[in-house]
Amino acid sequence: METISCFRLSVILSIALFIFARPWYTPSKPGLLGCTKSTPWCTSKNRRTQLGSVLETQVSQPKNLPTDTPLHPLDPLTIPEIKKVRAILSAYAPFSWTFPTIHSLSLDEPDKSRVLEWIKGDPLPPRRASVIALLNGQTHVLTVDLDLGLVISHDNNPGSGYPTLSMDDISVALQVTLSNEEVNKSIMARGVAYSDLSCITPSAGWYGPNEEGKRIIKVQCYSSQGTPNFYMRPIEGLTVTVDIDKREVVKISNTDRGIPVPKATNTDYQYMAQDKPMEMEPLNPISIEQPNGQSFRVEDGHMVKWANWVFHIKPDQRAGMIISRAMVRDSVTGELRSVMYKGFASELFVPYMDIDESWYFKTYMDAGEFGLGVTAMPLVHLNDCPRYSYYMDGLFVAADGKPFVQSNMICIFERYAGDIGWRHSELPVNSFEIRESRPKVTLVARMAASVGNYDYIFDWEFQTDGLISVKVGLSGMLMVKGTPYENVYQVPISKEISGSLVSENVIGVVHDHFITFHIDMDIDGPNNSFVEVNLVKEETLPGESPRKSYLKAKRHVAMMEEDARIKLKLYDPSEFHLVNPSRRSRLGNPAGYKVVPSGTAASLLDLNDPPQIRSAFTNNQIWVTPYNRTEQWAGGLLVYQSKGEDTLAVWSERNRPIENTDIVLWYTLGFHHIPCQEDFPVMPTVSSSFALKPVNFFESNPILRSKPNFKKDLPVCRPASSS
Ligand SMILES: *[C@@H]1O[C@H](CO)[C@@H](O)[C@H](O)[C@H]1NC(C)=O
Ligand SMILES: *[C@@H]1O[C@H](CO)[C@@H](O)[C@H](O)[C@H]1NC(C)=O
Ligand SMILES: *[C@@H]1O[C@H](CO)[C@@H](O)[C@H](O)[C@H]1NC(C)=O
Ligand SMILES: [Cu+2]
Repeated sequence: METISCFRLSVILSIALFIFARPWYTPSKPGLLGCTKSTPWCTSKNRRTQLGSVLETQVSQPKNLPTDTPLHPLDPLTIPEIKKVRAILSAYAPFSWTFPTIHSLSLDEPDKSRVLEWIKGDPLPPRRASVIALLNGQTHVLTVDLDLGLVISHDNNPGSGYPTLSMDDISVALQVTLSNEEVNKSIMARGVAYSDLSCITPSAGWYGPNEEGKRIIKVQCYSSQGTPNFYMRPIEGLTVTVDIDKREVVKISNTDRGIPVPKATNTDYQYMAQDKPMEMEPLNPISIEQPNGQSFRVEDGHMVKWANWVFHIKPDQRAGMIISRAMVRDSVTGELRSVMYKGFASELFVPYMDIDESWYFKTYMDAGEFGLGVTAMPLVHLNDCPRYSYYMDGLFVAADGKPFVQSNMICIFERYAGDIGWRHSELPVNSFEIRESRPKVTLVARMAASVGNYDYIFDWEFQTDGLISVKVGLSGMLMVKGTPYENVYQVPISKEISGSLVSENVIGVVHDHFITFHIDMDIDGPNNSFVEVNLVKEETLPGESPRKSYLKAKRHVAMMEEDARIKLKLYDPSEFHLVNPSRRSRLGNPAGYKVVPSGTAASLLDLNDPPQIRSAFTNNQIWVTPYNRTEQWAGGLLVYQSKGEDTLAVWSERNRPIENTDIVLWYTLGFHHIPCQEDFPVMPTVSSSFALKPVNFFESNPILRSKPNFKKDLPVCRPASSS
């Protein structure tokens, strides 16, 4: 009994399990708070009188109701399709005795050539599902053809790793731990009541042969007594290793028994729990207004059309959010031009820098081990996403092969943050005066994954000038370590702690975050080249110039994969261009995009450290590989406990030609995180982004003819105290 209630409190990840059954969150209808031009809007009286009239139809957004019919070759599997796959698998001979547990079941995307030649109205290419299942400890990777009703390919144990954990795996790990008598005793000895227990399930990484041949997971517990933020109250040093398939505890490590469980004081971060006044003068309500509704449309469930952009977007259980077929309209010819075939977060790597028994294994690969889509909870309307957002549900598959809905996991909205698109004004020294400026409005597709304690906010932002910005924000809770010390003065000089004291008895352990993106650019077609434009210092000859030195841009076209393994260098800088050599501008420049790096923290771990071998895709910030439809996941298809034999680094070692052919760019956003007190009890968001920026793609500034704001077009919203 106790165990059950304790589960509910504890398992952050397993919340996703219940979403299907209890969709507890529905956003309020955007139309309710709508505002017309020059109309007071802040009183509830006004809101009500406007409701139901023009406004609601004008502004309110239909939700993306999952349809039963896919309309685009890249559309995710529908509910009937998932059911059909399940039926096909049930009838499949190897599974006729026992249905396997499903760890991944999603669309097997058709070949790129089929997708590229498809136009709306054509029949869809054959619908196929890619399935990763486990049965008796064996991994099965299958392709199911829905039209034929057959399994058309079947691989057994194709790698050293295991598939992404299912929610059932996590429940099993917790159940096994909490029903273990020795664990019970150890927890009692720490003075934590069972009813106050909250446990998490860190992945085990891979640390040598004695961890092979079985799926293992770690379990660590916290006290949630007096706080929902149990993450700040670790029971330090108690780590249980569980064999998931055998459902047994294989090891209990119980060290650091003297370390107290940190207090609950000041750990609750919820608005309702704050009993002190705000630390500053409060801000007035703020929101942007779009009196004529938003400017984007979502067609056929997944096609987004906005300004000069068109793209396909879909939720994905592992990657979170996938953007495909991104195309931009040419500012001169009106032609819809291909920019990116597919972009998504391929893998994360989050190593913690503490080698204690309870910490060394914390070297997460969140996409492949846990999944970014399945951990993306419903977004919070008006706070995660502004008014006038469009919400999209994910349709995923549980361990039993049945579909479930991950509601409101993506939002799409237009952003106006008061920024400037372009401007110029003239000094009044000439006879004429110019004050010319354009507001910058962008389109954002957002998702936020809560992988246990951490929150990763993913934004794909599209600009009318052709730039795409890919941003990751980090928030949520630190993974902290208990310590006997209450302040830094108590730490003996001979002892070093593995991070910073962020509260009494709480260390925020130093760690890194690396998010590696798969960016399949197809600039005006699949055949592109990667060009490094290196800035080199040139020195003048004596007497040649009053100057001693200047910079020159030197272009090198990468011929092979090894030419495109890039480590960023501050004092030997380069730009990194992707160009289509056969598509030239009026002036003969190849149409291109450059990747603009940022978030440039690099992994400093030893290349032979097991976690770094598994996450060798972080050995460089940029890689370019030739397109290969099976090379999607930078850490490998089967990441859990993998030894790293299927990573981007291994693929790149083949050193294939990459010039003027279909290529994929990989970019890693990196963060070093040395925690500080402000990160307690919940971290203010830290973000970084990289951009994909047009370079000689357009003939000239593509937003020259964009419209300025005029006062008459804009709504005036003010408190209606006078009405
Ligand atoms: C833990 O141990 C205590 C004392 O032996 C016992 O009363 C309690 O039922 C146990 N709880 C569980 C969940 O095993
Ligand atoms: C595609 O990638 C897979 C996995 O890396 C590899 O086995 C296969 O040989 C590659 N195909 C080609 C044509 O390079
Ligand atoms: C792209 O290049 C390949 C050779 O790498 C060639 O076979 C193919 O025809 C080219 N495709 C296009 C669309 O130009
Ligand atoms: Cu961090």
